[in-house]
Amino acid sequence: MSKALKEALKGDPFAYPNPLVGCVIVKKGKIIGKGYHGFFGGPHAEPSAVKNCSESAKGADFYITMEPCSSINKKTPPCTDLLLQIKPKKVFIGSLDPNPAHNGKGVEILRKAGIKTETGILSKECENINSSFFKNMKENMPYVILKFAQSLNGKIADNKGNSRWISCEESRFFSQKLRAGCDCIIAGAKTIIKDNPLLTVRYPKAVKQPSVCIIDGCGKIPLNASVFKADRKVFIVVKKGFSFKGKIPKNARILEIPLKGDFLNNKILLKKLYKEGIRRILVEGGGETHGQFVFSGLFDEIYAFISPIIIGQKNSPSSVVWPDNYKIKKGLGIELKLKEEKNIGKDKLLIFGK
Ligand code: AOF
Ligand code: ZN
Repeated sequence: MSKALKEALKGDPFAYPNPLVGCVIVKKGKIIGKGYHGFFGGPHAEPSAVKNCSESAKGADFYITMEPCSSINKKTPPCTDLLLQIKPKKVFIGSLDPNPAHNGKGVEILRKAGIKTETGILSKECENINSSFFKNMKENMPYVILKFAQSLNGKIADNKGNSRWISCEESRFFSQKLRAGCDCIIAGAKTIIKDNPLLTVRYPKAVKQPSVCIIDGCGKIPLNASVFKADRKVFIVVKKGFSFKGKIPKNARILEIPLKGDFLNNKILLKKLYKEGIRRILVEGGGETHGQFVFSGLFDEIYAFISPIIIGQKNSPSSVVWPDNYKIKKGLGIELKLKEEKNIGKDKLLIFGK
Protein backbone atom coordinates (compact mmCIF):
# COMPACT_ATOMS: atom_id res chain seq x y z
CA MET A 1 0.00 0.00 0.00
CA SER A 2 2.86 2.41 0.64
CA LYS A 3 3.96 1.82 -2.96
CA ALA A 4 0.39 2.51 -4.10
CA LEU A 5 0.47 5.75 -2.08
CA LYS A 6 3.63 6.79 -3.93
CA GLU A 7 1.81 6.11 -7.20
CA ALA A 8 -1.18 8.18 -6.05
CA LEU A 9 1.02 11.24 -5.39
CA LYS A 10 2.07 11.27 -9.04
CA GLY A 11 -1.44 12.59 -9.79
CA ASP A 12 -0.57 15.94 -8.12
CA PRO A 13 -1.51 18.51 -9.50
CA PHE A 14 -3.54 17.40 -12.54
CA ALA A 15 -5.90 14.88 -10.89
CA TYR A 16 -7.36 17.62 -8.66
CA PRO A 17 -10.09 18.26 -7.65
CA ASN A 18 -10.56 14.49 -8.02
CA PRO A 19 -8.81 12.40 -5.36
CA LEU A 20 -5.22 11.18 -5.76
CA VAL A 21 -5.49 7.40 -6.15
CA GLY A 22 -2.79 4.79 -6.74
CA CYS A 23 -2.95 1.07 -7.49
CA VAL A 24 -0.33 -1.70 -7.34
CA ILE A 25 -0.99 -5.21 -8.70
CA VAL A 26 0.92 -8.14 -7.21
CA LYS A 27 1.13 -11.74 -8.41
CA LYS A 28 3.17 -14.48 -6.74
CA GLY A 29 4.98 -11.91 -4.60
CA LYS A 30 5.98 -9.81 -7.61
CA ILE A 31 4.67 -6.40 -8.68
CA ILE A 32 3.27 -6.87 -12.18
CA GLY A 33 1.63 -3.46 -12.65
CA LYS A 34 1.34 0.02 -11.13
CA GLY A 35 -0.84 3.00 -12.02
CA TYR A 36 -2.47 6.19 -10.78
CA HIS A 37 -5.22 8.67 -11.58
CA GLY A 38 -3.16 11.11 -13.63
CA PHE A 39 -5.57 13.83 -14.68
CA PHE A 40 -9.10 15.05 -14.05
CA GLY A 41 -11.46 13.29 -16.44
CA GLY A 42 -8.80 10.70 -17.31
CA PRO A 43 -8.56 6.99 -16.48
CA HIS A 44 -8.68 5.96 -12.85
CA ALA A 45 -5.81 4.27 -11.00
CA GLU A 46 -7.13 0.72 -11.47
CA PRO A 47 -7.45 0.69 -15.31
CA SER A 48 -4.10 2.53 -15.53
CA ALA A 49 -2.40 -0.18 -13.45
CA VAL A 50 -4.09 -3.00 -15.39
CA LYS A 51 -2.96 -1.41 -18.64
CA ASN A 52 0.64 -1.34 -17.40
CA CYS A 53 0.67 -5.02 -16.31
CA SER A 54 3.52 -7.17 -17.55
CA GLU A 55 1.23 -10.25 -17.46
CA SER A 56 -2.49 -11.01 -16.97
CA ALA A 57 -3.92 -9.48 -13.79
CA LYS A 58 -6.35 -12.40 -13.39
CA GLY A 59 -6.09 -13.84 -9.88
CA ALA A 60 -3.64 -11.13 -8.73
CA ASP A 61 -3.80 -9.06 -5.54
CA PHE A 62 -4.79 -5.41 -5.95
CA TYR A 63 -3.61 -2.70 -3.56
CA ILE A 64 -5.71 0.45 -4.09
CA THR A 65 -5.40 3.60 -1.96
CA MET A 66 -9.14 4.32 -2.29
CA GLU A 67 -12.20 2.15 -2.61
CA PRO A 68 -12.96 1.52 -6.31
CA CYS A 69 -15.74 3.61 -7.82
CA SER A 70 -18.96 1.87 -8.75
CA SER A 71 -21.38 4.35 -10.32
CA ILE A 72 -22.29 5.11 -13.90
CA ASN A 73 -23.17 8.52 -15.39
CA LYS A 74 -19.77 10.00 -14.70
CA LYS A 75 -16.67 10.67 -16.77
CA THR A 76 -15.21 7.14 -16.61
CA PRO A 77 -16.74 3.64 -16.29
CA PRO A 78 -17.02 2.06 -12.82
CA CYS A 79 -13.77 0.43 -11.66
CA THR A 80 -15.80 -2.30 -9.92
CA ASP A 81 -16.87 -3.55 -13.39
CA LEU A 82 -13.22 -3.91 -14.37
CA LEU A 83 -12.43 -5.78 -11.13
CA LEU A 84 -15.42 -8.13 -11.52
CA GLN A 85 -14.17 -8.95 -14.99
CA ILE A 86 -10.56 -9.55 -13.84
CA LYS A 87 -11.49 -11.54 -10.71
CA PRO A 88 -8.57 -10.61 -8.44
CA LYS A 89 -7.56 -13.01 -5.67
CA LYS A 90 -7.92 -10.23 -3.12
CA VAL A 91 -8.42 -6.47 -3.12
CA PHE A 92 -6.66 -4.45 -0.38
CA ILE A 93 -8.14 -0.98 0.11
CA GLY A 94 -6.67 2.08 1.87
CA SER A 95 -9.53 4.49 2.55
CA LEU A 96 -13.20 4.28 1.70
CA ASP A 97 -14.43 6.76 -0.94
CA PRO A 98 -16.15 9.67 0.88
CA ASN A 99 -18.18 10.40 -2.27
CA PRO A 100 -21.77 9.44 -1.25
CA ALA A 101 -22.26 7.91 -4.72
CA HIS A 102 -19.54 5.37 -3.89
CA ASN A 103 -19.07 5.25 -0.12
CA GLY A 104 -18.92 1.60 0.98
CA LYS A 105 -20.68 0.51 -2.20
CA GLY A 106 -17.56 -0.56 -4.10
CA VAL A 107 -16.47 -2.87 -1.27
CA GLU A 108 -19.99 -4.32 -1.02
CA ILE A 109 -20.13 -5.06 -4.77
CA LEU A 110 -16.78 -6.90 -4.66
CA ARG A 111 -17.75 -8.91 -1.56
CA LYS A 112 -21.11 -9.90 -3.03
CA ALA A 113 -19.30 -11.16 -6.13
CA GLY A 114 -17.13 -13.36 -3.90
CA ILE A 115 -13.95 -11.29 -4.22
CA LYS A 116 -12.05 -11.08 -0.91
CA THR A 117 -11.46 -7.54 0.32
CA GLU A 118 -9.58 -6.00 3.19
CA THR A 119 -10.09 -2.34 4.06
CA GLY A 120 -8.27 0.13 6.30
CA ILE A 121 -4.70 -0.55 5.12
CA LEU A 122 -2.70 2.66 5.87
CA SER A 123 -6.11 4.33 5.90
CA LYS A 124 -4.96 7.55 7.68
CA GLU A 125 -2.16 8.07 5.15
CA CYS A 126 -4.52 7.34 2.25
CA GLU A 127 -7.06 9.85 3.67
CA ASN A 128 -4.43 12.49 4.38
CA ILE A 129 -3.30 12.77 0.76
CA ASN A 130 -6.92 13.58 -0.10
CA SER A 131 -7.83 16.05 2.63
CA SER A 132 -9.33 18.39 0.03
CA PHE A 133 -11.52 15.70 -1.56
CA PHE A 134 -12.68 14.52 1.88
CA LYS A 135 -13.60 18.10 2.87
CA ASN A 136 -15.47 18.65 -0.41
CA MET A 137 -17.48 15.46 0.00
CA LYS A 138 -18.20 15.74 3.72
CA GLU A 139 -18.82 19.48 4.09
CA ASN A 140 -19.81 20.57 0.58
CA MET A 141 -17.26 23.33 0.94
CA PRO A 142 -14.15 24.18 -1.08
CA TYR A 143 -10.70 23.43 0.34
CA VAL A 144 -8.87 26.68 1.01
CA ILE A 145 -5.07 27.06 0.75
CA LEU A 146 -3.42 30.38 1.61
CA LYS A 147 -0.13 31.09 -0.08
CA PHE A 148 2.37 33.88 0.42
CA ALA A 149 6.07 34.61 0.01
CA GLN A 150 7.45 36.74 2.80
CA SER A 151 10.71 38.08 4.16
CA LEU A 152 12.05 36.67 7.40
CA ASN A 153 10.31 39.54 9.21
CA GLY A 154 6.92 38.86 7.62
CA LYS A 155 6.90 41.47 4.83
CA ILE A 156 5.51 40.86 1.35
CA ALA A 157 6.88 44.04 -0.31
CA ASP A 158 8.86 47.17 0.55
CA ASN A 159 7.17 50.47 1.40
CA LYS A 160 6.90 51.34 -2.32
CA GLY A 161 5.09 48.11 -3.05
CA ASN A 162 8.04 46.37 -4.77
CA SER A 163 7.76 42.63 -4.29
CA ARG A 164 9.87 41.25 -7.19
CA TRP A 165 11.29 38.96 -6.14
CA ILE A 166 11.04 38.01 -2.50
CA SER A 167 11.03 34.27 -3.11
CA CYS A 168 13.49 32.41 -5.33
CA GLU A 169 12.77 30.98 -8.80
CA GLU A 170 12.30 27.45 -7.45
CA SER A 171 9.67 28.69 -4.98
CA ARG A 172 7.85 30.52 -7.75
CA PHE A 173 7.83 27.35 -9.82
CA PHE A 174 6.41 25.44 -6.83
CA SER A 175 3.69 28.11 -6.53
CA GLN A 176 2.75 27.48 -10.14
CA LYS A 177 2.24 23.81 -9.32
CA LEU A 178 -0.02 24.86 -6.45
CA ARG A 179 -2.04 27.04 -8.84
CA ALA A 180 -2.28 24.19 -11.35
CA GLY A 181 -3.89 22.05 -8.64
CA CYS A 182 -6.55 24.64 -7.79
CA ASP A 183 -9.66 25.64 -9.68
CA CYS A 184 -9.91 29.16 -8.27
CA ILE A 185 -7.52 31.88 -7.12
CA ILE A 186 -8.81 34.49 -4.65
CA ALA A 187 -7.18 37.92 -4.53
CA GLY A 188 -8.15 41.22 -2.95
CA ALA A 189 -9.01 44.31 -5.02
CA LYS A 190 -5.92 46.12 -3.68
CA THR A 191 -3.65 43.44 -5.16
CA ILE A 192 -5.38 43.74 -8.54
CA ILE A 193 -5.12 47.55 -8.48
CA LYS A 194 -1.50 47.70 -7.26
CA ASP A 195 0.14 44.78 -9.07
CA ASN A 196 -2.24 44.16 -11.99
CA PRO A 197 -1.28 40.43 -11.94
CA LEU A 198 -2.31 37.92 -14.62
CA LEU A 199 -2.95 35.17 -12.05
CA THR A 200 -2.52 32.49 -14.70
CA VAL A 201 -0.96 29.05 -14.41
CA ARG A 202 2.40 28.81 -16.10
CA TYR A 203 3.27 25.22 -15.36
CA PRO A 204 4.33 22.51 -17.86
CA LYS A 205 1.38 20.56 -19.31
CA ALA A 206 -1.25 22.66 -17.50
CA VAL A 207 -4.30 22.89 -19.74
CA LYS A 208 -6.85 24.78 -17.65
CA GLN A 209 -6.72 28.23 -16.14
CA PRO A 210 -8.26 28.41 -12.67
CA SER A 211 -11.00 30.95 -12.30
CA VAL A 212 -10.24 34.10 -10.35
CA CYS A 213 -12.31 35.58 -7.56
CA ILE A 214 -11.65 39.22 -6.65
CA ILE A 215 -12.83 40.51 -3.29
CA ASP A 216 -13.92 44.01 -4.21
CA GLY A 217 -16.62 45.10 -1.72
CA CYS A 218 -17.08 48.57 -3.22
CA GLY A 219 -16.28 47.82 -6.88
CA LYS A 220 -12.93 49.59 -7.21
CA ILE A 221 -11.04 47.37 -9.67
CA PRO A 222 -10.40 48.66 -13.20
CA LEU A 223 -12.44 46.61 -15.65
CA ASN A 224 -9.53 46.46 -18.09
CA ALA A 225 -7.24 44.73 -15.53
CA SER A 226 -4.97 41.97 -16.88
CA VAL A 227 -6.84 39.39 -14.86
CA PHE A 228 -9.79 39.58 -17.31
CA LYS A 229 -7.60 38.85 -20.34
CA ALA A 230 -7.11 35.10 -19.91
CA ASP A 231 -9.68 32.53 -21.03
CA ARG A 232 -11.40 31.74 -17.72
CA LYS A 233 -14.15 32.84 -15.41
CA VAL A 234 -13.65 35.84 -13.12
CA PHE A 235 -15.93 36.41 -10.14
CA ILE A 236 -16.09 39.97 -8.81
CA VAL A 237 -17.32 39.87 -5.23
CA VAL A 238 -19.12 43.00 -4.03
CA LYS A 239 -21.16 43.71 -0.92
CA LYS A 240 -24.83 42.91 -1.20
CA GLY A 241 -26.82 45.68 -2.84
CA PHE A 242 -23.78 47.35 -4.43
CA SER A 243 -24.33 48.09 -8.08
CA PHE A 244 -21.29 47.97 -10.29
CA LYS A 245 -20.81 50.86 -12.70
CA GLY A 246 -19.25 50.24 -16.09
CA LYS A 247 -19.35 47.41 -18.59
CA ILE A 248 -18.57 44.07 -17.00
CA PRO A 249 -16.12 41.99 -19.10
CA LYS A 250 -17.75 39.03 -20.87
CA ASN A 251 -15.99 36.40 -18.73
CA ALA A 252 -16.81 38.15 -15.44
CA ARG A 253 -19.70 37.63 -13.02
CA ILE A 254 -20.74 39.69 -10.05
CA LEU A 255 -21.34 37.84 -6.78
CA GLU A 256 -23.15 39.83 -4.09
CA ILE A 257 -22.22 38.80 -0.57
CA PRO A 258 -23.61 40.26 2.69
CA LEU A 259 -21.32 41.99 5.15
CA LYS A 260 -20.17 40.46 8.41
CA GLY A 261 -18.76 43.24 10.59
CA ASP A 262 -16.43 45.39 8.47
CA PHE A 263 -15.81 42.69 5.85
CA LEU A 264 -17.73 40.47 3.46
CA ASN A 265 -19.05 37.21 4.86
CA ASN A 266 -16.47 34.91 3.35
CA LYS A 267 -18.19 31.76 4.59
CA ILE A 268 -21.20 32.61 2.42
CA LEU A 269 -18.78 33.37 -0.42
CA LEU A 270 -17.13 29.94 -0.10
CA LYS A 271 -20.54 28.21 -0.09
CA LYS A 272 -21.51 30.13 -3.24
CA LEU A 273 -18.25 29.22 -4.95
CA TYR A 274 -18.82 25.54 -4.11
CA LYS A 275 -22.23 25.77 -5.80
CA GLU A 276 -20.41 27.24 -8.81
CA GLY A 277 -18.31 24.06 -8.97
CA ILE A 278 -15.19 25.39 -7.20
CA ARG A 279 -13.41 22.72 -5.10
CA ARG A 280 -9.84 23.89 -4.38
CA ILE A 281 -9.03 27.55 -3.77
CA LEU A 282 -5.68 29.30 -3.54
CA VAL A 283 -5.85 32.60 -1.66
CA GLU A 284 -3.02 34.74 -2.98
CA GLY A 285 -3.25 37.94 -0.99
CA GLY A 286 -2.62 40.53 -0.18
CA GLY A 287 -2.17 40.69 3.56
CA GLU A 288 -5.65 42.00 4.37
CA THR A 289 -7.35 39.29 2.30
CA HIS A 290 -5.21 36.68 4.06
CA GLY A 291 -6.09 38.32 7.38
CA GLN A 292 -9.83 37.96 6.77
CA PHE A 293 -9.56 34.27 5.92
CA VAL A 294 -7.17 33.49 8.80
CA PHE A 295 -9.09 35.49 11.41
CA SER A 296 -12.39 33.84 10.54
CA GLY A 297 -10.79 30.37 10.44
CA LEU A 298 -11.81 29.91 6.79
CA PHE A 299 -8.68 28.11 5.63
CA ASP A 300 -7.37 24.57 5.60
CA GLU A 301 -3.68 25.05 4.88
CA ILE A 302 -1.13 27.85 4.74
CA TYR A 303 1.89 27.64 2.43
CA ALA A 304 4.40 30.23 3.68
CA PHE A 305 7.55 30.67 1.62
CA ILE A 306 10.09 32.30 3.93
CA SER A 307 12.93 34.01 2.14
CA PRO A 308 16.29 34.84 3.77
CA ILE A 309 15.80 38.58 3.38
CA ILE A 310 14.77 41.29 5.82
CA ILE A 311 12.68 44.20 4.57
CA GLY A 312 12.95 46.89 7.19
CA GLN A 313 10.82 49.85 6.07
CA LYS A 314 8.25 50.62 8.72
CA ASN A 315 5.47 50.96 6.17
CA SER A 316 6.14 47.80 4.21
CA PRO A 317 3.07 45.53 4.08
CA SER A 318 2.85 42.27 6.09
CA SER A 319 1.69 38.85 4.91
CA VAL A 320 -1.34 38.56 7.21
CA VAL A 321 -3.07 41.62 8.66
CA TRP A 322 -6.28 42.35 10.57
CA PRO A 323 -7.59 45.51 12.28
CA ASP A 324 -6.18 46.49 15.69
CA ASN A 325 -9.57 46.16 17.36
CA TYR A 326 -10.00 42.50 16.40
CA LYS A 327 -9.86 40.49 19.60
CA ILE A 328 -8.18 37.09 19.80
CA LYS A 329 -10.04 34.63 22.04
CA LYS A 330 -6.96 33.06 23.61
CA GLY A 331 -3.28 34.06 23.62
CA LEU A 332 -1.55 36.49 21.32
CA GLY A 333 -2.60 35.25 17.93
CA ILE A 334 -4.12 32.40 15.95
CA GLU A 335 -2.13 29.23 16.53
CA LEU A 336 -1.30 26.88 13.69
CA LYS A 337 0.07 23.36 13.39
CA LEU A 338 3.24 22.87 11.39
CA LYS A 339 2.58 19.97 8.99
CA GLU A 340 5.66 19.96 6.82
CA GLU A 341 8.79 21.91 6.02
CA LYS A 342 10.87 21.88 2.86
CA ASN A 343 13.97 23.65 1.61
CA ILE A 344 13.20 25.12 -1.79
CA GLY A 345 16.20 26.79 -3.38
CA LYS A 346 17.32 29.38 -0.86
CA ASP A 347 13.85 29.61 0.70
CA LYS A 348 12.12 27.62 3.39
CA LEU A 349 8.56 26.46 2.71
CA LEU A 350 6.48 25.93 5.85
CA ILE A 351 3.13 24.21 5.43
CA PHE A 352 0.65 24.75 8.25
CA GLY A 353 -2.75 23.33 9.07
CA LYS A 354 -5.21 24.43 11.74
C1 AOF B 1 -11.49 5.08 -8.36
N1 AOF B 1 -10.23 5.23 -8.83
O1 AOF B 1 -8.52 6.48 -9.50
C2 AOF B 1 -10.42 7.57 -8.66
C3 AOF B 1 -11.72 7.39 -8.08
O2 AOF B 1 -15.71 11.47 -13.00
P1 AOF B 1 -14.90 10.22 -12.82
O3 AOF B 1 -15.37 9.06 -13.64
O4 AOF B 1 -13.41 10.46 -12.96
O5 AOF B 1 -15.14 9.75 -11.29
C4 AOF B 1 -14.72 10.56 -10.22
C5 AOF B 1 -15.11 9.90 -8.92
O6 AOF B 1 -14.51 8.61 -8.83
C6 AOF B 1 -14.61 10.69 -7.73
O7 AOF B 1 -15.58 11.63 -7.28
C7 AOF B 1 -14.36 9.61 -6.70
O8 AOF B 1 -15.55 9.24 -6.04
C8 AOF B 1 -13.91 8.43 -7.57
N2 AOF B 1 -12.45 8.47 -7.72
N3 AOF B 1 -12.19 6.15 -7.94
O9 AOF B 1 -12.00 3.97 -8.32
C9 AOF B 1 -9.66 6.41 -9.01
N4 AOF B 1 -9.92 8.81 -8.88
ZN1 ZN C 1 -12.80 4.31 -10.65
